[in-house]
Amino acid sequence: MAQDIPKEQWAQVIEKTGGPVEYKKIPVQQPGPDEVLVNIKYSGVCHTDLHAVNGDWPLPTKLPLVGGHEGAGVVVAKGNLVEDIQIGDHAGVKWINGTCLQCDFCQQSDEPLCPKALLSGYTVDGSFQQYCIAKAAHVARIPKDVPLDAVSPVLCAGITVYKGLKESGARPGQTVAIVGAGGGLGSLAQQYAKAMGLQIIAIDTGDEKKKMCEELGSRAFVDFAKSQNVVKDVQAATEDGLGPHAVILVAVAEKPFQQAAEYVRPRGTVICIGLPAGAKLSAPVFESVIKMVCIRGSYVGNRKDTAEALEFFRRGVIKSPFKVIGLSELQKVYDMMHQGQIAGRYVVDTSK
Ligand code: 8ID
Ligand code: ZN
Repeated sequence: MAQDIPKEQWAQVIEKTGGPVEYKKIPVQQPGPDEVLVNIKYSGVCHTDLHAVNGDWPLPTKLPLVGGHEGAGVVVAKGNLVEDIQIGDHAGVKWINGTCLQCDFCQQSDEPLCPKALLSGYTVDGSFQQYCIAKAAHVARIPKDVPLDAVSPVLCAGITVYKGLKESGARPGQTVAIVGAGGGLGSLAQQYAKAMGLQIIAIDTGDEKKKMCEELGSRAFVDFAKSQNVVKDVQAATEDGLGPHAVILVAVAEKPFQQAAEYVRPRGTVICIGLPAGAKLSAPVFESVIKMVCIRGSYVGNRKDTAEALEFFRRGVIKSPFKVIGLSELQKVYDMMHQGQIAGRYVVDTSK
């Protein structure tokens, strides 16, 4: 290992499910033969990190756990098998920390479906620490001309919504409804949708999120808390009143997962991305059949999706609002997120 890597570092640690997170010093790990050690500079805070603290998914986390999976930084050490990424390169630690690269899914570039996938900030320690390990094959290659704070949310939110939009099959000129548009994934979804030539209906609540969505390029905003009839209002926001061609569900609530099939256009596609705890998907069989509705799940993205999502960002067409706060203040971000008070994304600075 290079000499300037400390033995100890600051991290936010979940000691027990339910939290709170504890800001403390822990040892810096050494990378294995196929791994890199990334000096994390910034890391976005995703709602998934809050699910990890709360332990509300049917998948247990490692404990104690360092959360975080939108970590952008600099490679400071690498294992002896690693050849295609160098010390000093900029890299991103994303949700998929590593996969077997051998199974049926990995061979077809569906790496997120690998049964042996390691998940950053969930089954292995993630990016809410100053030095984080990831498999070299899976770290995102971040071009040097890209700012590490602004790019960090792309590493989960950006990749995920870009993939979801592609999975929806929506074509330029068509309309997409983004449900949960005011949050982290939703704000990036609007920018990717706009870059892909789609028209956007944003669904969320509150004046701050409404203003943000208008600035991000949405044509209409439906406030789900004020609307008397979300289904009618979303359909009315499309030019011919027939509903959006695609729906991207990134809300952390069950109800919208039961409304989307009702307002989506005939032959439209509903893409489920948000993961509200214990929620069930439901849709009326009659309308779903006679409208030929397609409902599907979408889960992060593969290495190619990652590179493509980053390239959109590098070209300057993805500008999404974020606020920077010290890593030591992570619990405050979780508290705001729990209250639904965050418009856009918070990014933690690991030096503070
Ligand atoms: O690969 C995946 N499928 C993936 C990847 C990354 C994240 C899934 N996720 C999941 C997260 O675990 C989380 O469950 O996506 C969800 C959204 O993550 P986020 O964008 O990081 O969460 P946020 O910033 O808190 O935004 C959520 C927004 O949903 C709105 C809230 O107001 C907030 O702005 N919302 C809610 I709660 N109920 C709503 C409703 N009924 C709603 N918006 C519209 N209608
Ligand atoms: Zn995430």
